[in-house]
Amino acid sequence: MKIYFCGSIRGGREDVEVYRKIVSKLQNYGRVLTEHVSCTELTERGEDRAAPGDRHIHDRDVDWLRQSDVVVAETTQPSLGVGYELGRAVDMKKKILCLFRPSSGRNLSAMIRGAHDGEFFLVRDYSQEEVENVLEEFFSSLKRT
Ligand code: 6IA
Repeated sequence: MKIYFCGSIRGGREDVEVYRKIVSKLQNYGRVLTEHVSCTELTERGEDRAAPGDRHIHDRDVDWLRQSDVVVAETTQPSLGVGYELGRAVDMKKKILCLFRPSSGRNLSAMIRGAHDGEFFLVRDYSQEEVENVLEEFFSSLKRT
């Protein structure tokens, strides 16, 4: 199982510890193609000097998205890139799980929450203590389909 994980980079790295925990749990279910998103050394500015150009990042990520079996996104920290990836993933008819923490005090975009269809696109409010169960529920539901 190839898993594409989405999390904010240039949108802000405040939730990187949350991404790290999610990615380590996702690794129990398959190969996470985008492990770098959870890398604590990757900052919203700092990576730019060493990183490949934006065109390369975009094309490589879209290619990984195409190869992936499922997409899991942490959407609490708003990110244009994550929104873009989700839109492309819908178009590719991927199975998508969007995770959102209401405890942040934020209000998830209507374009994400409103995309919930209970089948291909799932939006799940959660707290950090619940993440393990939420992922287990999602991946076992995939086995049943
Ligand atoms: O707009 P944002 O930067 O917040 O978008 C974040 C999303 O876009 C993530 O889910 C990533 O999949 C993707 N993304 C954005 N920047 C990069 C990136 N930068 N590398 C890979 N994916 C990215 C350089 C990283 C460096 C380790 C080479």
